[in-house]
Amino acid sequence: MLITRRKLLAASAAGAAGLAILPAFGEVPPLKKKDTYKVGFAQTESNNPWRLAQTASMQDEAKKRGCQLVYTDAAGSAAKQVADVNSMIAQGVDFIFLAPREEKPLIPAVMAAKKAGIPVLLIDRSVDPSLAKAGEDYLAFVGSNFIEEGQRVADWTIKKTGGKGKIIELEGTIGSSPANDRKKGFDDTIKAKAPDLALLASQSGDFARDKGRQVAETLLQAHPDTTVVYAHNDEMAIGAIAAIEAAGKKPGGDILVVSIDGEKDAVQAIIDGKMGATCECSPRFGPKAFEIMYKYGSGEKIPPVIINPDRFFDASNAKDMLATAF
Ligand code: GYE
Repeated sequence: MLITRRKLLAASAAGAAGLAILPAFGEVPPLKKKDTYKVGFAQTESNNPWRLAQTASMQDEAKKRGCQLVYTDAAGSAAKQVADVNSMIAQGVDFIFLAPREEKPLIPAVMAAKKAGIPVLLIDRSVDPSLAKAGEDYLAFVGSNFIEEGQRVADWTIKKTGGKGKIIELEGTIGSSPANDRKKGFDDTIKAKAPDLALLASQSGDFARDKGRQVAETLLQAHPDTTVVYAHNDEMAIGAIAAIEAAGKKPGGDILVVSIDGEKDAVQAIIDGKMGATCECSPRFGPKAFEIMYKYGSGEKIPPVIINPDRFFDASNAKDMLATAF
């Protein structure tokens, strides 16, 4: 079934009919000013250091602020994440922090919270902007600029290779905003600036280390002339390093590996000469996410998109940065 924005809005308007406490059509539900809130955090999965660091950051900040946290882990299933948000709504949370696993399947969760009068802040990933709008269906998006991350890695790769080589790309979770945007940012930049850098193949490794290793193994067999691996996150890059070594080649020598996130293992791989560079994508959302909620509760206007600044790690700074990586 095709979900259209109009159908969803019509459904939520029908549900809201006659209930005066619900927000006017098209507006983000309000948040009453309180000292502490009961909040939900709907996590996507917990299978990598990035997710674990993000969860820890949210839990720490909830504790610091004295907020009651309803935490759920969708274990890699968008359908479970929708059910998790519905359960938070049933538990009467004041506010929901949602890290939507994929852009389209989480739309019903965003709309259900809106219909129930609960404001939602999207953290780290976004939803399809043609189906739900920041500042209207949900409060705002806070996270990195994924297109820019892809562009920065592409620019570094062009410089490092002199604009020549053969690339295989390991994509993140299909249908997720970081996978869509990191692909666009990187591919468009390479196409525009380095016609002699060819993209041989591009396939999803679901942002996971072992899946990344398996996909890299298959792609390296099909394309033994590969000179660059671009992975949408460090976990897949580290999986790819194992695949390159298993193929009897030298990561950082025969094949340049570049990626995104800035996790400790990747910064260490740069120090060890096995990886070229990684663009940071900070998972430490707690302080900013809660600050936004409290500001909203005090009646402040929240901009629809709030971008986290990202650092960039390569051999020039990896040693100094290692201690600050997650
Ligand atoms: O890069 C990846 C994680 O959504 C920005 O998700 C996040 C990404 C991050 O699984 O490691």
